[in-house]
Amino acid sequence: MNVIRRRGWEIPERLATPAHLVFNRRAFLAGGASAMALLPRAAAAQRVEDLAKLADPTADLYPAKRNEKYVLDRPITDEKINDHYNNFYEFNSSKEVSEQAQLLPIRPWTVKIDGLVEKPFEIGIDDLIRKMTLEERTCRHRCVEGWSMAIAWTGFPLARLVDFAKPLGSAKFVRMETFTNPKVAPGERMTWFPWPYVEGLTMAEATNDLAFMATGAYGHAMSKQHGAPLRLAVPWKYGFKSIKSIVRFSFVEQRPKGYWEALQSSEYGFWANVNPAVPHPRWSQATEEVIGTGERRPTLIFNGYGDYVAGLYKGLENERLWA
Ligand SMILES: Nc1nc2c(c(=O)[nH]1)N[C@H]1C(S)=C(S)[C@@H](COP(=O)(O)O)O[C@H]1N2
Ligand SMILES: [Mo]
Repeated sequence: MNVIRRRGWEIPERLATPAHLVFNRRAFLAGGASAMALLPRAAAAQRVEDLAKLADPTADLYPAKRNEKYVLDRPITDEKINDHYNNFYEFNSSKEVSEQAQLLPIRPWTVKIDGLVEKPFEIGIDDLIRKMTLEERTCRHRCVEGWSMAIAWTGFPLARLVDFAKPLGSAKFVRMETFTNPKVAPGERMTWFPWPYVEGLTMAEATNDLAFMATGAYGHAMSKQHGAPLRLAVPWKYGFKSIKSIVRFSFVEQRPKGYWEALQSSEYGFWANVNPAVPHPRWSQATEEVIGTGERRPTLIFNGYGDYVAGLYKGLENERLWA
């Protein structure tokens, strides 16, 4: 006898609920919790992630048109891999933060603009995003730890936000700050870390076309573990410069001290431009592991973006540009 045995997750097509019914927000709130109780933990966490992307108030803006100017020399990292291999110290210091990060509330989310601007103001994230024109960009991402990925971000140039903020001529740097919410972010309860996470760019870097504010990835609103609802992507710098879940942009005269610089200034500095010829004090930067492929590739100077950004560093040869 030939019995076809179906495993639990192989439900027949005709029994599967059409996506537009499952992903209705109200239905999710009413029935989602009990439905999820039936799923194993990892599957439930995955479902929370999938539903969150679709329930985002800006979900209608995705996918955005791709900006073809930025082409990759390698395939985009599989989304499942990218969503489950992250650095987000507010949650924990392992690469497995995706489940914990789902607890971060991302609405309401207010972005504060202050410092050397015509007039400081606050704006809700949805208003801000809808004032910008979203585009998709493929980018390489090189972590200082020696691994890399390639991502299709959606967002807008940071230069657009700078315009919108109306900085004064005296502003020399943009300082960015991540949320503070130790109730949901256990890492922030570890008071020996210099919270909140801070990063900064010069005005010239911030207004360079490559400096990107990402609000989405892979054609939908961004996963929380990637730094929703607003994160920086500066692909010519080591990954730690690309600050996540930003709540504040301050225009300042003094060079801001970043989180990693505050933690260990002998190893991490302000500029942090990718350079394979300058090793980290504890390891080589010559090559990188391309996550998800098993491949190790030579690292490129400015992570391959020298044509766009090398000119920003003329006359700064005495600075520690590559830390
Ligand atoms: N707020 C905040 N931003 C952060 C970090 C962090 O721990 N907290 N980690 C940084 C580091 S080291 C890297 S490599 C990237 C990782 O981004 P990803 O998880 O989306 O790949 O985020 C950067 N931005
Ligand atoms: Mo990193």
